[in-house]
Amino acid sequence: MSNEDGPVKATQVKLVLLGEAAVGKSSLVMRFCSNDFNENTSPTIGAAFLTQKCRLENRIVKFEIWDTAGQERFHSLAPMYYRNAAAAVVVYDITKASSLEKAKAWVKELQRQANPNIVIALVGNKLDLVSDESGASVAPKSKPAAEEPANEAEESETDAEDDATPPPPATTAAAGDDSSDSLRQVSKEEADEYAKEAKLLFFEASAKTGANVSELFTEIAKNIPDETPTKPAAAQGQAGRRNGARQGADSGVDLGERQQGKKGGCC
Ligand SMILES: Nc1nc2c(ncn2[C@@H]2O[C@H](COP(=O)(O)OP(=O)(O)OP(=O)(O)O)[C@@H](O)[C@H]2O)c(=O)[nH]1
Ligand SMILES: [Mg+2]
Repeated sequence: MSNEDGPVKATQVKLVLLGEAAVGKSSLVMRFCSNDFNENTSPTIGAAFLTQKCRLENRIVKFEIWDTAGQERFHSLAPMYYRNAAAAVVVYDITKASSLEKAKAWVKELQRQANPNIVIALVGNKLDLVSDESGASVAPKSKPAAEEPANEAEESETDAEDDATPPPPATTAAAGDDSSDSLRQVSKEEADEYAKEAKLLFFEASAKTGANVSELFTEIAKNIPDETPTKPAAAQGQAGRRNGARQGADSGVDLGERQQGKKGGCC
């Protein structure tokens, strides 16, 4: 937090979450922004907007997060959210192979149509369902965090209908033995290899246990160039993905900063 040049300035970073319905996008955001998890989320309608700060050694990155709806009927809205985004988190569910295919389609679309320097992270969520490899063993459905689902400052409220894919039953994973990995449909190696080819950051994570969630956002933050008005985006970050995009609430919709100051930020 030391900064020789005076007060630490926050770099604003527009980040969009994309992925098939029910893979856990909103849950990852909820974990990141308020360190909470809800077993009974409602599908996002339209998109939700939240902010959260991430403190790095020498600067603060303020994420302006657009959590999009995964249902197919909302697909056409996505460009509105990824336009000018500096970062994207493309989520799939490691217990559902088809969701990786959908994630790949999102990556393609981003690489064709989003900011050319966008930092993209591929995230295989629901790691808790498959094994103890995350340090969080398969857990039976425990305490539904009965907080109000109002974590999201929704652009439009959530609702269940239509093509909402019901979440995979998180029931049988409690078998206790090491047979739990049978739920896994996407191997880490396969996804990792794809991520390398496509030049993506890659994490397996669990919104439920919190495994790798703050690491994910921290890594993204590190890959965002420090954009000061005086110097252009300089060489920074790790993976060769750079971004000089301007961010900020696009389209004038600013639904607040409800998550600021809550626990569970990335740093
Ligand atoms: N076991 C487990 N369940 C999860 C995890 N993340 C999300 N879920 C559950 O998966 C279901 C869908 O989660 P959401 O966060 O609403 O999924 P989404 O991707 O935002 O869905 P849409 O808004 O419809 O696109 C909910 O029942 C969550 O509780 C996780 O890491 N582990
Ligand atoms: Mg959602």
